[in-house]
Order: sequence, then C-alpha cells, then structure tokens
Amino acid sequence: MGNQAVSLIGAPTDIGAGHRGASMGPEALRVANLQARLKARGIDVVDRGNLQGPLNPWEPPREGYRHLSAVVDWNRAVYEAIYGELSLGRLPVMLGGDHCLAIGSITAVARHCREHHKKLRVLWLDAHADFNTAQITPSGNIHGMPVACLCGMGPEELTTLGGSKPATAPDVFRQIGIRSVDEGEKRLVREARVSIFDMRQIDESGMKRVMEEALEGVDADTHLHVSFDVDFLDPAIAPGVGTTVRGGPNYREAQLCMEMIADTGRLASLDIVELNPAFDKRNQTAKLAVDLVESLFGKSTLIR
Ligand code: HAR
Ligand code: MN
Ligand code: MN
Ligand code: MN
Repeated sequence: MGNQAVSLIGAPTDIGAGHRGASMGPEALRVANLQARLKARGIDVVDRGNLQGPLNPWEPPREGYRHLSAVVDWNRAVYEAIYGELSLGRLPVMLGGDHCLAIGSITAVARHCREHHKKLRVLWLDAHADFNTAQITPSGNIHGMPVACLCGMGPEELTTLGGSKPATAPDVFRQIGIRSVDEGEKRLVREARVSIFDMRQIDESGMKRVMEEALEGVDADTHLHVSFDVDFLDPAIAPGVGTTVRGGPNYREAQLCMEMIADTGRLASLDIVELNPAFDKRNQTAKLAVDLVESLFGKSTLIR
C-alpha cells in the first residue's frame, strides 16, 4: 500500500443529524493526527481542507425531511469533490459530518465505477441500517436515510445527484454491526434484500466469519468503499457520537474488521462519519477512529 495517494476532504456539517456537533468531526480527526499517522505508513496524504455549505438552521421536519435543501447543497459539494479525487486516481477519505453525506460520496464512487468498469462493494459499518424514507422515518433526520436514497428511494434531488437513478442497488451493500433498525425500516430492508450482518450474527459467528462473508467475491475488479459510521463501535470505547447504541463491536472486533478489509488490498474510498466531539471525552473517540483507520490502511498487530 506504500504508493497509495490519499486525499482528506472535510465536510463540516451536522445538517442531517438529530444532534448538533458532527460538524466538528473533521477538525477532531485532524487534531488526532490522521494525516501524520497515515503518512508514517508511507502513504502520500494530502489534506484538501474543508468543503463549504449552508449553516444548520435547526428547523423541524417538513414533509418528512429536515433541512432537505441544505442537505442537497452539502451532498452536491461532496459529490463533486469525491468524484474529482477519484478522477485524479486518488483514494478519497471524506471526513464527516453526519452520515447523510454518504449519499454524495457513494454516488460519486458509483459513477467512477461505471466509468471504469469496476464492481462496487460498499461495507456499511454502523449501528443503524440508515434505510428510512420520508413516509416511515421517526425523526425526519436524513442521516437515517442515505442507503435508501442510494437505492433510488428518496427525494428526487438526492436520488438523481449523479444523473442516473438509482445511483446504486441494494446488492452492493454489506451492513455490519447493525443493532438499531426502526419498525418500518425493517420491512424495507427485508423487501430490498439488503445483506445485513447484525450484532446477533457477530455474537454467534464471530467477526472473522462475518467479514469473510461480507468480503466474499471481492476481487481485482472490485472497488471497495467503506462507510464508517463511528456509532458502529461500542459506546464504552466510542462515546463521541450523537446516537450511541450499546452492544457494539469491542476494540479487537473492530480492529479485526479493519484488518480483514486491509488484507483484500481493494480499499478505494472511505467515509468517516458521525464523530461528534461535543459528546466525546478528551478526543478519545477521534483517536480511536484514527487508530482503526490506520489498520484499514494496513497497520497490523500480527507477530507471526
Ligand atoms: N433510525 C433513526 C432515524 O432514522 C436514527 C438514525 C440514524 N442515526 C445515525 N445514522 N447515526 O446511522 O431517525
Ligand atoms: Mn479508480
Ligand atoms: Mn449511519
Ligand atoms: Mn449510525
């Protein structure tokens, strides 16, 4: 992985979230030394700074969506930036920001894959399935909707961001660590046949077996995108998120997950989202996220 070129792109907003503070995520990751840690691995890492977009007006939902037009503005900016980096042959790392921004990043990745005849595989590391729609959302928060939007279920402005709709299909996703899915959302993910490795399955089969299945079929023609929602992690080790759900992966389970992704050698784009410094203690969650991202880029604890 030594000759990889990585671009960090900050998207400092909490426009799609139910709590304020994910807008501080990019800076917390910088303070936790993300760039230097990756550089120390021999990777060429450029920090492109932050994208710009509307402030959070903190309004109630309208017709099932909170802040829809501002979410669209932010996602357009993310889409352009991520597509630009991929076109330069670089590996974009989006520093969120809340998870609604994965609509823009993954729409760009999907376009890049179409143009380069690559198979897309998205690993969605999250406590939540993020498959809500305006009709079934309990909150109106668009960070609970990105996977549905990417599969063509959502507002036209978001489902057509990349021109063609849908941006991608349910069969590209493998969701890992899931333990909080709303009632209507459960029906939708079942209908769409999204492949979900929930915490019960991780408990019963172990992270190793789960990751083997989630990575099955990944080969030299695969573009592997990781969408890392920091609330994937157990809140005991990662308190710095707005929506903690207990019973997540512990430190070693999370490391093994990242190490097994690194072993494929196919990681080609990454989101780090939902880190919320307003809920963190001494930046510990940002530091943990950086530690895990180092493993994603090949740092290994193997001694044999
Ligand atoms: N499912 C809930 C909703 O839609 C909470 C959703 C999302 N929270 C996140 N995203 N952090 O993964 O309102
Ligand atoms: Mn490429
Ligand atoms: Mn999420
Ligand atoms: Mn989540």
